Amino acid sequence: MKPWQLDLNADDGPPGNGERATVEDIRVLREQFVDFMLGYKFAIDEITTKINILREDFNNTHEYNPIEHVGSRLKSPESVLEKVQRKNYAMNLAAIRENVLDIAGVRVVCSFISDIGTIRDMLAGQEDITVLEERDYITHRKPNGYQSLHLIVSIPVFRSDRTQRVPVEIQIRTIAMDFWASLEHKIYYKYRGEVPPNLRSDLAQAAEVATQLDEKMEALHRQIDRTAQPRTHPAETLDLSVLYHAFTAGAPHR
Ligand code: 0O2
Repeated sequence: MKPWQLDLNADDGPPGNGERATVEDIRVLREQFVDFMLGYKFAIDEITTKINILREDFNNTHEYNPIEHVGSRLKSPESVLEKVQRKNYAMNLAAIRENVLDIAGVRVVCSFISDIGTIRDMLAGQEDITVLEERDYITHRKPNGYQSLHLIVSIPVFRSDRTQRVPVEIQIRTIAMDFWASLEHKIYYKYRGEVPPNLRSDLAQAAEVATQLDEKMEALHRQIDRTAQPRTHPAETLDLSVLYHAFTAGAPHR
């Protein structure tokens, strides 16, 4: 089969016996592919909402925000099919669903190293999230210096006519790790993967400096944290009439 050609005989494709695809076949394939990709877009929306809820709730409860920013990306159809071709998977939706687990990607950038574990545990502990894979490039830094925690999770997406479990790759890292990774990404693409040795060694050194900065900031953060007052949770039976009187004091009677 030629590159970029979807398998018309596969279960997910329109009927075909190996004959040339008609305009109608291509239209049906495109419709199915758009619908397939939409599930991943919805999964990004679900995970992003979960992270934003955690961010706001954590901020409210602990008066501290562990999340600096959240980004997401949906792989383009071209890039999905290019990966299928490169990895030699079958050119059909079932094979893509099973093998390409990073179509939906969400990146969480945290302030401190310890926040990474906190966010990881808060997400992994949610009932509807299943962790399928975990790669810890922080404990085991990549040889080029790349650091990040990668989780492949699956979550249910409730469509109008069905419920699907959809995989999402979540990358969790600190600001310093993210800064390093985005520069390395630019350099890697500029040199089309053939990064000159002097730049490679500079990048490795920069990764080391980023780690030292993260460790120093973590130590400083711990010192401040020790002096922070823990917030007490009010009892459910707390009498709210004081609040009521405060709200209504001076309000015109109706
Ligand atoms: P983008 O731009 O995020 O779409 P595979 O996806 O199968 O080829 P693998 O080894 O299964 O790769 O996955 P891995 O190592 O968990 O990495 C997947 C993603 O992590 C990459 O996605 C990058 O986003 C990021 N990543 C991994 N290694 C590096 C690295 O050395 N430098 C930088 N800057 N990022 C890295 P994509 O699809 O390659 O890119």
